[in-house]
Amino acid sequence: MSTLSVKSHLLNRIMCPQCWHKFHPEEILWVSEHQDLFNMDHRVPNAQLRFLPSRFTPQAEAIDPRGFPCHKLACPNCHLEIPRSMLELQSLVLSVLGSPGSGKSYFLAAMASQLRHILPLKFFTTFTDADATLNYRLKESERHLFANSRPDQIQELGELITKTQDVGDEYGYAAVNFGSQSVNYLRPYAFTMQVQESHPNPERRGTGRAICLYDNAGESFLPGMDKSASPVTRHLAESRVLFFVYDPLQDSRFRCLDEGLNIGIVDKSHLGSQEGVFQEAANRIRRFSGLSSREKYPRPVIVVVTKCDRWAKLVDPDLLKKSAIVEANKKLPDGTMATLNALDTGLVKEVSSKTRDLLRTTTPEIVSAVESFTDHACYIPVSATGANTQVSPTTGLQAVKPGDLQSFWTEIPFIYSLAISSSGLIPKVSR
Ligand SMILES: Nc1nc2c(ncn2[C@@H]2O[C@H](COP(=O)(O)OP(=O)(O)OP(=O)(O)O)[C@@H](O)[C@H]2O)c(=O)[nH]1
Ligand SMILES: [Mg+2]
Ligand SMILES: [Zn+2]
Repeated sequence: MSTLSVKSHLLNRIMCPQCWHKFHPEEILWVSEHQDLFNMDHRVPNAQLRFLPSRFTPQAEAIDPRGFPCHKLACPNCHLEIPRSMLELQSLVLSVLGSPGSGKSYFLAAMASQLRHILPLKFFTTFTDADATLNYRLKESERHLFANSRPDQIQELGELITKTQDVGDEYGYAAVNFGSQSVNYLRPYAFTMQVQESHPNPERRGTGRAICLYDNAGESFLPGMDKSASPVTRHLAESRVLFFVYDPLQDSRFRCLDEGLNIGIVDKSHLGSQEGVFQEAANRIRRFSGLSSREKYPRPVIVVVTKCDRWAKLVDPDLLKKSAIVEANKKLPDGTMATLNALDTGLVKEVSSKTRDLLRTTTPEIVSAVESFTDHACYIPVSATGANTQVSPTTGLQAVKPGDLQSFWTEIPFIYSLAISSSGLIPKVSR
């Protein structure tokens, strides 16, 4: 049965993940299918006409003005497509922010690949693309890293995932016309996350979230780079959790801790400080959401401390061997006990506290920038690549055989965000 025919399943208010317009389900537009209606939309160039339907098929799909049944939906304000799961499931927006080259795209690709695998296997929950076109860039990145056609050939990391563009990428951005004003929106990565019917706890079955994640170019977080004509970081204000991707290797004081940390590193310090990027994002959040400078941000900020394959030993020599997902005995609503996987929040907090101590002694501005903004900070080390990278003898840059890539803890920031929320989707224990 079509999603829209089951009225009782629809949310009362829907939010567009591109322009942030909030609207009722009956306002949603449909995307026409007949080719005569191509390039007829006044908002989106080179696209099918969007329309408010008056006729439907027996399957409750709208019929376009030329009599063709339609399947896709669009926002009544910006006319960009909206995945269907966003009409049914409560949405969860997660923003990823960080300087150019800090590792955002690597982290997101490794995180998505891990979640697709771990959520069904360990948490009876599916994690699937809500829309293949929206997730195209991410899927390509995942493929280059974890399903590379030349797994045994040494390749430079910078070639496996290239720099994110701040304009022009047809999959990453969409231009929309409001009269004579053209506005460039950042497109999200969208996932549907849903608890399977096999979950031991019947109260959890069928619950889920529509997840939206954003991968900006680091340049978009530099001062002056978010404009009305290009509101590419407005997701920050809608986000439930901020992932601040911080690369300690970009700071020469951190690299002084160990001689090996300088190898294969391209110095990006000319691009501005990373705490400056955080402060600019914090200012935008205050501006977009009307939070005064005296108030603290009420939501969690997870400092995703990247590239820990290089420096984890400074926190704990055994860190890369530790698992934060453990088996735990949980009581079900009918009183019986079941062995379920859970996040060991005790371990995450211990590692967070040690990582914070390391940063406080080497790059204290980061800790003070984050903690003057929120009381809910957590520092999670991650590695998208694992420890098998090497330095290319020809270029001096980091390289790897893709078959040797093995990420570490890239799924933990997401799983931790759910475990500490009230969603009940991820159980937690503290050992
Ligand atoms: N050792 C190591 N290097 C990494 C890791 N993740 C990323 N890198 C390196 O950091 C570089 C930049 O990573 P990206 O993910 O492209 O950075 P980004 O934050 O998306 O950068 P922009 O798109 O420019 O904003 C990569 O080319 C890799 O060389 C990691 O987990 N370990
Ligand atoms: Mg990027
Ligand atoms: Zn919209």
